[in-house]
Amino acid sequence: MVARTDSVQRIPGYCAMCVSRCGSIAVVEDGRFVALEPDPSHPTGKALCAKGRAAPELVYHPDRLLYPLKRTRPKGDPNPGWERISWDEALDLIAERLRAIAQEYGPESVVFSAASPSTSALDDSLVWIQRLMRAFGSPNLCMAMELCGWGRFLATQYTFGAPVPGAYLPDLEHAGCILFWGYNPNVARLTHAVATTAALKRGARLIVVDPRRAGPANKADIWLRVRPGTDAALALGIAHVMIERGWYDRDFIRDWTNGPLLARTDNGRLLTQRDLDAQGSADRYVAWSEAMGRPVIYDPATGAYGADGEQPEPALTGAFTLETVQGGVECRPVFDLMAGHCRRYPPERVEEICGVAPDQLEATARMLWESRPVAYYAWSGVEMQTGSTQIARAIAQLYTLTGSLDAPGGNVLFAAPPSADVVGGALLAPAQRAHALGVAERPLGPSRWQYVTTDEVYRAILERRPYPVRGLVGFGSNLLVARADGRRGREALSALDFYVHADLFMNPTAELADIVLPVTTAFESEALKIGFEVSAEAQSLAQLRSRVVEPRGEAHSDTEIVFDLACRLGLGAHFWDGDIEAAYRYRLQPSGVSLEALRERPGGVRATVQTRYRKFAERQDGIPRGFSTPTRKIELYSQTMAQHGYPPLPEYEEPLVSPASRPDLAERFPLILTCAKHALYCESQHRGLPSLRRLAPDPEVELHPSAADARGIGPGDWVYIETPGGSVRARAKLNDTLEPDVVCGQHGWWQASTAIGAPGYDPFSPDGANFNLIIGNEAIDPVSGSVPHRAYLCQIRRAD
Ligand SMILES: Nc1nc2c(c(=O)[nH]1)N[C@H]1C(S)=C(S)[C@@H](COP(=O)(O)OP(=O)(O)OC[C@H]3O[C@@H](n4cnc5c(=O)[nH]c(N)nc54)[C@H](O)[C@@H]3O)O[C@H]1N2
Ligand SMILES: Nc1nc2c(c(=O)[nH]1)N[C@H]1C(S)=C(S)[C@@H](COP(=O)(O)OP(=O)(O)OC[C@H]3O[C@@H](n4cnc5c(=O)[nH]c(N)nc54)[C@H](O)[C@@H]3O)O[C@H]1N2
Ligand code: SF4
Ligand SMILES: [Mo]
Repeated sequence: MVARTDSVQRIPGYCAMCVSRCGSIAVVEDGRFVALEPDPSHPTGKALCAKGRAAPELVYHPDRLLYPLKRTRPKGDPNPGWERISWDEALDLIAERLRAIAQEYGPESVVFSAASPSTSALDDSLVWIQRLMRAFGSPNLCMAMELCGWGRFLATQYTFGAPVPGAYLPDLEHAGCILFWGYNPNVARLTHAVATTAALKRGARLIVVDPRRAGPANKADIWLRVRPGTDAALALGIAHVMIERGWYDRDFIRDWTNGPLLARTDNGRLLTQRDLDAQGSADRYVAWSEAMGRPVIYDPATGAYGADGEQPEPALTGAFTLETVQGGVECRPVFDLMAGHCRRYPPERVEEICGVAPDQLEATARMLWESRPVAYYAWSGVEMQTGSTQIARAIAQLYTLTGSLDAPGGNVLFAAPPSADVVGGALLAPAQRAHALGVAERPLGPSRWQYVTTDEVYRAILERRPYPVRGLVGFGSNLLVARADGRRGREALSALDFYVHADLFMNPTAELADIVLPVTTAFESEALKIGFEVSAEAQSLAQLRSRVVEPRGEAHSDTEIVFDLACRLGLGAHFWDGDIEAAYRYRLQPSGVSLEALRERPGGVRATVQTRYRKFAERQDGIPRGFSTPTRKIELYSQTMAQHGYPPLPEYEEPLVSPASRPDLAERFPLILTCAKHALYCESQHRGLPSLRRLAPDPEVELHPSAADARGIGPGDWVYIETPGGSVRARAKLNDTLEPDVVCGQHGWWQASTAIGAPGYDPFSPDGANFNLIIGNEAIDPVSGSVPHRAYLCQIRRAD
């Protein structure tokens, strides 16, 4: 209920500024939003961070965009000549220009971009933006998927057939052991930090893999200080110890992974029934039955080995020579190959590659086994890597050994209120899906799901390869600061025929738009959220977030913009003729929760849904559900990867820009450069908020005291970070938990906080502080196109 005492209102809702979506109470006095407080009755409401508490400063910031603006002077002119226009004029103009581009070049030549929902309130509207893009006919959404969602949501689908750990989240409440890999929830997701503290209190174990002793690493039972980007070798090395010691769930591996399937040692492919018999199926595989002493057929359609009633007990180890139509071929079970693969990473070699000591490797393997169930999360530290795909698969393989997937205390798909899918998958014809940028070069990468990389977008604009991109529709996002190679980005965005950008602020990227649209903050707009993700309780909650205050100026929400634009584009039929409430009702229909019920209870409605565990073992018509992979099992070995020329078993690949892989560069750039998010700011945002900027006025780079000493650098000194791509400035911060040759920067600095006299920074100048200006797009992950923001080479030099 909205509680009123005189002129003070306390409005339940949630902070939408980052992925945490903390349950909150907005305090409104005399119509003015004055404070945001935690709402302990909300499943994500135990605490708020400083950013959430600064929400009123965001809402009332003097630099907020308040009216639609039209550029009147050419791009490249230092004065864009912004002119205020009406919403009608803006929307008509946008629709006309987008239609014209689609007519001349095809709808794929219009790219949509969006800020990540992890770092903004885009979570409110992303499903509608995706629906609009698909209804329009474009397969191209540029949204940092290659930098921040690939490993969690997509790469691990090649192992599990599902997004683990992105959607199968760690069940921190019941975990015996928590594994955080390149993830710092203290900064990134407050709800996970709170749940981790509670888990530690009740005795759960914690293992953290991070080059810095940051956040939870300070409380961890084991902190593994990995050399940036070498994480796959570490995962393979831990798996090796577990396998050698017998510390793995043998039954789980045999029953639920493709570990028993035989692989041919002559060509590395899985042995099929057709190899044994020319009339046999190429879609059935072969295992060796220990009980029967002969090969048995595995049929993915039924998930069963051998004939009905047989108990073949497929072997996980050994070498077997089978008579095939091509003659005798030696074969080994996939698990045996995997074990052999891991054997190439004995503790001494792991120490050499990763800088992690053998006793720590042993202790980690033991803890993962003895303290299971294991719940894990891996994020940015392992996403922005040239080996991001192999790292994600190697961690997934290690995790599989614990047998904790979808078990209580493991990684679990918490049940959400059922809702209608509205992202419009069916609106985009398969032929059009095949047009996504990057599909040809990286068919298994993000563009398979219509997420395209920034580099691909820049290339299509500037080189018209594989086809010209001429239009961009941006909902937030700050490509020129938040992505690599901002100079090329500037050139590309300047070369577009038409660019419309919707945002809270005029950021350096929006400055290149033809039309800029003002959006509301989450506190000025209603939104529907179904499921708060982090626990069974949180995921069962649906909430209609109320508007806290009226929109400033003429700001509209992203959702309103999408629905209005859809109607102008003649796509109203797919958008309930612009009626957002009707769309919400449609979305909610399967849940049994009505919009009226949500309106009545602004704190949200909990649906009675039951989280089910080990769903893979549930049987339908006698057939176990299994996993959504080609073999219906967890794919330790991926035939899909093999067919596309990638390693079928996860492998360690040295980072492409490292002292070992680029000794030519390492002479001039001897330090390994990584970076991390800022606790007080989201990505390239929030530097303008005085209460936050006062606490962290300057961009910083962390380096080891010995590296600083060697360069005559003291704490707080301004330094240049130099890479082969250029240089930027930051203040030195000494951190003795780093390896002496590792340094850690911050990205996202451009905005000033005029109220307290804190400066802004030129995003294209070597005297600026745009970290990503000095990261290149040339060395990338071959499967996903991920960019090495987290493992690069640099030199640090005093600035004066
Ligand atoms: N306060 C705040 N919260 C945020 C955001 C923000 O900008 N600020 N951004 C949101 C978004 S978009 C995202 S994607 C999430 C990300 O959330 P996280 O992934 O937790 O983000 P980081 O803290 O940058 O990275 C986690 C850790 O990775 C470590 N790391 C760096 N290099 C490596 C490496 O090579 N290997 C390993 N294992 N670790 C490495 C860093 O030292 C860091 O401590 O946070 C979201 N929440
Ligand atoms: N070096 C380095 N680079 C990185 C990262 C890193 O850790 N290190 N992280 C990467 C990751 S994980 C990500 S997700 C990307 C983030 O990159 P982006 O997704 O581009 O996010 P931001 O830089 O935060 O820019 C968000 C923009 O959206 C606007 N905005 C905020 N809320 C809303 C809203 O509700 N609606 C609209 N329309 N606009 C809004 C903000 O004002 C801002 O201008 O950066 C990536 N780049
Ligand atoms: S962690 Fe902070 S910014 Fe993120 S949702 Fe919670 S209060 Fe808001
Ligand atoms: Mo992100």
